[in-house]
This record gives sequence, structure tokens and C-alpha cells, in this order.
Amino acid sequence: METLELTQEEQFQARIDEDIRIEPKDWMPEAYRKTLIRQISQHAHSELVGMLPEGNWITRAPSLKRKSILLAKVQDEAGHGLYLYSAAETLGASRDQMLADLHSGKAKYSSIFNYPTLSWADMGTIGWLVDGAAILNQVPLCRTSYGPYARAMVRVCKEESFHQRQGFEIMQTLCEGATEQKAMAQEALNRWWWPTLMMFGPADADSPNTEQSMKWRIKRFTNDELRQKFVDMMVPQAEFLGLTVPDDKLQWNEAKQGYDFGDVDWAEFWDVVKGNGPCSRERLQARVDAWDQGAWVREAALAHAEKRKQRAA
Ligand code: BYC
Repeated sequence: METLELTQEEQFQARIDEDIRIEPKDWMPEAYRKTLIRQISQHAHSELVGMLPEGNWITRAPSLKRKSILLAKVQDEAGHGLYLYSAAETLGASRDQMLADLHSGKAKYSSIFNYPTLSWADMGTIGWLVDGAAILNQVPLCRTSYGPYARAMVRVCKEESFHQRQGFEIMQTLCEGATEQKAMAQEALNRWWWPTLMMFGPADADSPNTEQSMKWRIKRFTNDELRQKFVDMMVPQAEFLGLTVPDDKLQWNEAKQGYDFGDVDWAEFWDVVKGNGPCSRERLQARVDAWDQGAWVREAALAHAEKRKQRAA
């Protein structure tokens, strides 16, 4: 039995090493399944909770055009959550259980969505920076080793890149506008820069999951590698906008052909991850309320399905 397990595990790793996708009915180590359910469900929860900070500005958008774009973007996030829950279900996870874990506070979701959205410039900054970080993280996930997750990511990334452009365009409009508008853009960048760097997760030395996830090709880059790419990509964009990245230690390093940057406040990061972010309780409560208030829709859909079944019978 032990030899068989070992052989299966070796065969599994060999498939991964050859970049052959793992599909739902293939044999997989239990730890691989668990890691994927953990990451995919956290990712799905992030999409759902991620609707809330932006939802705050749908009624306050400065024009009809901005309002309809924002509405569409927030709807896209709901769609991303649904593809991701479906991908996790192919691994045997139950959607009700995943949602129950979110609602009880047991499951994690991205730290970034526990910060408040205080001005219209936050909609630009979220699109530009947060979706920019999301794309950097998610484009490699289109090549992740688990088939359903990789395929879901292809569509998610197409939509995310549109989101990122609309965010940048809001920033550009503000930066080319009145002095007050530009100041608003700078103030939003000051608040979001560091929390965005935290999205990539703890430093590699403190990341318990990275090594194994890289071996299984669930992750294609480490947290620090992606964070570095992000800084290198964003600094020139901030310069183009005429904005200042709020980091005294930011400096071009010719030898590494990348920027050196200051230390992330990891105490703040872990505090937010543990549920003590500025909006953590509010975000969770909003999800619980949405679930409770939507009960009648779920019940009606089930009753309708039952009626149709009886009619067909
Ligand atoms: N926030 O060993 P590590 C979006 C947790 S959606 C909270 O490095 P891993 C968007 C981590 O889960 C953004 N928790 O973990 C949506 C682990 O805890 P557990 C979401 C974090 O998994 C709407 C522990 O810390 N994107 O962009 O190897 C609108 C140790 O970390 C965070 C995804 O979910 C965090 N920032 O690497 C706009 C992408 N970072 O589970 C935008 C898919 C780490 O052991 N996920 N933790 O208890 C990933 O790529 C990886 O899961 C991560 C973390 C890079 C996030």
C-alpha cells in the first residue's frame, strides 16, 4: 500500500513537472486538494468581500457614466467569485460550507478589503493599484497546475485588466484636473500603497505555504517576487501621473534592475489578517446580512425547481 501511494505521488509530481494539468477526476495527494480548496475559496471570498468597498461609491459616483462603469465592475467581481466557488466545488468542497466558514469568520479573504473607501479617488486607486496587484498575481494563475482554477483565471484576468485600465483612467482624469482633484488622488495613493503591497502575502521567509505550492506549481512566483514586480511596474506609472509613492526608501537599484523599497508593516498586516482591520467587522456583517436577506431568493429558486421537476414527472 505504501509503495503504491509513493508511486502515485511520484507519478503525480512527474505530471506537474511536465506541466500536464491536473483535472478533478485525477488522483491527487490530499494535501494538494486541501491547499487548492484553501487558496481558491479564499480567493472566491476576496471577490465577494471585494465588492463592498467599491459598492460604497455606486450611489456617489460623480457622473452617470462613472456610475454605470462602477456598477459593471462590481458585478464582474461577483461573477469571479462564482467561477471560483465552482472551481473549488470540483475538489469536493461544498459551497454552503465555504460560505459558512466566511460568515463565521473562520475563512480568510484578502486583507486589502478591510480598509475604508473615503473618497472618489479611492475608486481610481483600487482599480489602478489593487486590480494591478490582482492581475500580477492572477496572470501566472492562468498556468496553475489545477485545470478548473487555471481556466477560471483566464476570464477573470481579461476582466481584471479592463478594471485596471478604468482605475488608471480615473487617476489620470483626477491628476490632469483641478489642484484639489490631484491632491485627492495623492491622498488616496498615500493610504492604499502599503496595504496593496501586503496583498502579495508575507515575506517568503515567513510564508509557510509558498515552498510546497511552488513545487506543485499552484504558485508560479513567490510572494516577494510578485511584490518586486509590482513595485517595478507601478513606480513609473505613478511618475507618469505626477504622483509620489509614499516611501522614503524607494530607490532604483541599477544592479538588480529593480527598485529597492521600504519595509512593509507586517504587524499591521497580521492584525488585519486576524480580523482587526479598520473595516473587518463591518465587511463580515455586510456579507452575513446579504446571506440572511437573500434566503427568500434561494428558497424561491428551490421551490421553483421542485415544481418544474414535478411537472416534468
Ligand atoms: N490577506 O503562506 P502564505 C482581488 C494568509 S482578489 C489575507 O504566503 P499562500 C480583487 C494566507 O492565506 C485578491 N490573508 O499563503 C477582488 C495564509 O493563511 P492560511 C485575492 C493572507 O496561500 C475584487 C497565511 O497568510 N487574491 O484581487 O501561499 C476586486 C500565510 O501566507 C494574505 C487571491 O486570493 C492577504 N493579503 O499565498 C478587486 C489570489 N496573504 O491560509 C481585486 C490567490 C497571505 O495558511 N491566492 N495570507 O491560514 C494567492 O495567490 C495566495 O493565496 C496568496 C498567499 C499569494 C494570497
